Amino acid sequence: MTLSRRDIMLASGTAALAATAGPVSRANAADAPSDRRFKPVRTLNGWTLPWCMKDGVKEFHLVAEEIQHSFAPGSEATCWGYNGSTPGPTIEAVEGDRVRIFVTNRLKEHTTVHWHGLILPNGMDGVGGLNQPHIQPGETFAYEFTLRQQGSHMYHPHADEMTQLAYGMMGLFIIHPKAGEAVPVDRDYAFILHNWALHPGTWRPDPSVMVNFDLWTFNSKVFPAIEPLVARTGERVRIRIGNLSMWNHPVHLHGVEFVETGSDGGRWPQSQWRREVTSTVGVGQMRDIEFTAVPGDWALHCHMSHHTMNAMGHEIANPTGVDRSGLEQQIQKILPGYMAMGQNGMAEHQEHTDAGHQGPANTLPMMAGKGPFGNLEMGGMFTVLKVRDDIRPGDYNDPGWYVQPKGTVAKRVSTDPDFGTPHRKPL
Ligand SMILES: [Cu+2]
Repeated sequence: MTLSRRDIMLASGTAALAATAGPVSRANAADAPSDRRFKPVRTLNGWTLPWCMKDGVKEFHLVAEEIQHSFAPGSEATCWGYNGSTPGPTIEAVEGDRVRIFVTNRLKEHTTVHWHGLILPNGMDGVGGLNQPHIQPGETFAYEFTLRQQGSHMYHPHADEMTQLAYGMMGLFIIHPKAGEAVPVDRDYAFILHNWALHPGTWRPDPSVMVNFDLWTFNSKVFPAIEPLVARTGERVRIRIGNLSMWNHPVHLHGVEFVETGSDGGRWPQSQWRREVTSTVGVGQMRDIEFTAVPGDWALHCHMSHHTMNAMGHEIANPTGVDRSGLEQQIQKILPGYMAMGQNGMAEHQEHTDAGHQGPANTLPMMAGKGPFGNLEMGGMFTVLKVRDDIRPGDYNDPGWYVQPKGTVAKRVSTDPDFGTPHRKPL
């Protein structure tokens, strides 16, 4: 035996607690059995899988199962995951380690686990029907192999993949280099990008959708439920980003030029590091970015603007510029509470929902979030990197909003639309 069922229940209970406990995730690497050979990653809103040593082999135990998941307060769903969460817990080990991973299937259909990007014996690659028999409901399979590489990797089913991925079955598999890292990092964040067709008013993702998704997530959470990334000024920060969604995601970080330093192919030689401000993480890829933290509250988000929204209608008539005076009152006669929206743009959407305008049950408003200066009008794949001078090493608590030095905030200089003499393109 490795972990008892009780251990897994405890671990997943802790993860559930973390999911509702706000910005501080209590079940992260710090709580796992420590391995002094590396600095653990911090799985955003997630946790690290405990392990034990058995005859020189590092043993883990994954349980594929149905779970209740919260994307953010007000959006709950029946999903599938591992050990009580989606994504499943992060597996961490060191290049050269031999690992044994038990996979127990508590789903009602068969599954397998594919170790995405890992160099391993063919029979351990996890493609059901090709490399191994499927793991039937109730069965436990053991995967065992030696880690031949380092880098950021993932795991996911390779059985009824469309459905099982759509329901959230995925996780991170981080392999630290045996020889350590020539350029060490102080904070090491990791998350997986995903999309979900949780249609308004429903409680289970729809696996048949290919394009028009409702929720876009970092580690199965949407803004404003995604934890902030916290760092101290001057610290070197790495963010490992994987993508098991149905879209490519250009992930953009404000405030710095970061360097792309690695991928599924491990941490690249420094000669290959490249300065960027946006890193497109293709489907099935991982990208590592690194930077030196500078003080401020810096947005970190996918640059596909629909991917920073929550649920929305896709097939509506375009209301912008349409004079709808009187329409609201007319429609309210047959649809009490109706509010016209969008004549001058969509920003008023958040004002409406903040004022109590209800959408369908179990459905988040398209835009959400309050900042120190007003509405953030964001959802989905958006969070904030919070860098302060006085954060203690290893402290991941949300420090609140940044207070900019006096005189360094953009400010109003006029309320006259005809202000100044701006150059305009000649007719
Ligand atoms: Cu995106």
